Amino acid sequence: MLHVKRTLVTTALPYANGPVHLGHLAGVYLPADLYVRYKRLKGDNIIHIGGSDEHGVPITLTAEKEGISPRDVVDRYHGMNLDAFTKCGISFNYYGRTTSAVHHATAREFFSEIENKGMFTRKTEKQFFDKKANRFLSDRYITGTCPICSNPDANGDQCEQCGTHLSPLELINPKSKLSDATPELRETLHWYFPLGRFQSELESYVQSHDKEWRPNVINYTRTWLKQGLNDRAITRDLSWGIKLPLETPEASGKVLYVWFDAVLGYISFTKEWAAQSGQPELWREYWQDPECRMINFIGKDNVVFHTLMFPAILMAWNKGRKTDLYNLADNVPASEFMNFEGRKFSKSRNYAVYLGDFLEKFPADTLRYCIAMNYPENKDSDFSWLDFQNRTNGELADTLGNFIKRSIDFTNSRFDGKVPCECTPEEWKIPGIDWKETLEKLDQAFEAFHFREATSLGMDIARTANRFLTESEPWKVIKSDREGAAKTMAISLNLCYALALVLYPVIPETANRILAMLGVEKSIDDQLDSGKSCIAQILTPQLEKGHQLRKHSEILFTKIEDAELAPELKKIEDLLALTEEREAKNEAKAMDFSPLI
Ligand code: MET
Repeated sequence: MLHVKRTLVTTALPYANGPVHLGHLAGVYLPADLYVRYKRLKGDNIIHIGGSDEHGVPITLTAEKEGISPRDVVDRYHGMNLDAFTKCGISFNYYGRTTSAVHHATAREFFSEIENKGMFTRKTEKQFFDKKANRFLSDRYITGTCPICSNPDANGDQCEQCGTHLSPLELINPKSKLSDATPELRETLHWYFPLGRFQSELESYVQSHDKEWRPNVINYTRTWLKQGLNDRAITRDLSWGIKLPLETPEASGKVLYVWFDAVLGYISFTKEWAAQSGQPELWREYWQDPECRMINFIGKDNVVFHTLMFPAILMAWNKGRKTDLYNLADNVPASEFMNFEGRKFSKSRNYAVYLGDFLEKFPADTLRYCIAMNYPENKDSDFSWLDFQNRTNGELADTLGNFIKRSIDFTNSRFDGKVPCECTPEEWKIPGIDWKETLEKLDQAFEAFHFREATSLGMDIARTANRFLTESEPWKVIKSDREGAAKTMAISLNLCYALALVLYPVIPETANRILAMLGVEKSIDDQLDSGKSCIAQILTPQLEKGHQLRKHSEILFTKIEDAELAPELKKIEDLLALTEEREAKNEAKAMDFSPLI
């Protein structure tokens, strides 16, 4: 088993320009939470730091579209996303915002350090300027016809229709999204980060993690390294963002590029967490003590920012310093995508199920379980309503819920709600379950981020337990052999306890409810809060003879009826019809604008 002093887990900071959807949850936040909760269960020192990405063009574009200020946009969606994550049981130690004063100071400090070392280069380049709006236009503010597929609505950085990465200069008939004016090219000065200078250091860094990182992460990063790294502009002409810490005229009107500041958010938020915990210097133990392990959970679209850009920024800081050196990430488990009913989630097309909306209708644990079982680890996976219904009804309600309820109800009705006899270590060797092996397998699966496997292990135990109870038939046996039935119940009740532990990372609220129904005074969360390590409890039966259960059991999972899903299925049908209509229109438009016609 892997033992390190401390672990720092970070999760990609979602842009606070819209609600998070199930795709985000599946790729980043749930896997991170499963990992963090498992490590806590093991008694490890681990913190989970996340927050909102509140700068950049995605925010200003939403503000302009909705006719409100960027500040209003981020206030609205930061609150909404934090609320949805909390309801979903994502147990952040801290959820910050990149608009905070601490973060601005951290990002400016990094900029100054690198600037003072003379590492940035400055280059003047030609960029589109909107005369009507009197400002330079970032790539995303320009639209035009794609030179590859003739889509008339291509963005300045990418064509959504054919997926080609573009430069705005390549667009045919470019237009400003702000005023519809045809923009003109003007010269502007920008600061460039010398990514190329770190080529060989980054190669060694990636090489040293060759065995440990996922193939998708290694391959994608290597493709970039093979092409050779170029300097990257890390300033933008925008009014919303972090101002450069320079008073010179050429720095005026410029802000840091959002990706330069966003990755540093992980550091700022750890500082804020430490200050809030009353130990302002504690953050250093997570960033500057080489014995702390850092893991960045991200989606596959963010890989190079985390495997090349962020490490290079930290390397630039560390260069020539003797103190306050930063650690680099030990692992960057990037997920593949989880699709929704066979198609890609799309915020812009509104083809999504938003987390907050989902949790208004269905309990968090049913979602967490279903997504954990469909975790897109090595290839894209799919969320479908039918799969959600089948897993909830068949696995959670009929298997796990049914076993727990039958165990508690029968003990209440026939044994006065008390654990009727002892379950000896010998009897704890239930056919089909080897607890030591379970513990090892769970550890291997969680530590290697194999979340589907870890979750299946728990459900397999629930199946074995359910079968054990059914086949032991205590309701029949009790008529002739009260002691035999008592034995079955003592084992079953202890199995309920063990199942709560094994499945706690996936269904934490339910796990705590199981312990409450078993009459255990301290929930798993309470036990963990008091510094207890819990997972090894599965090696020995925890409930002693005579232990009193709570009088009433509850239904842990309510089955989902077809009628409840009907409106959801109808919504998809409508959305798909709309998408098809749009695509057909786009095709027609593309033909009108095609330079070939
Ligand atoms: N906001 C970025 C995104 O949503 C992630 C930033 S992680 C530092 O893609």
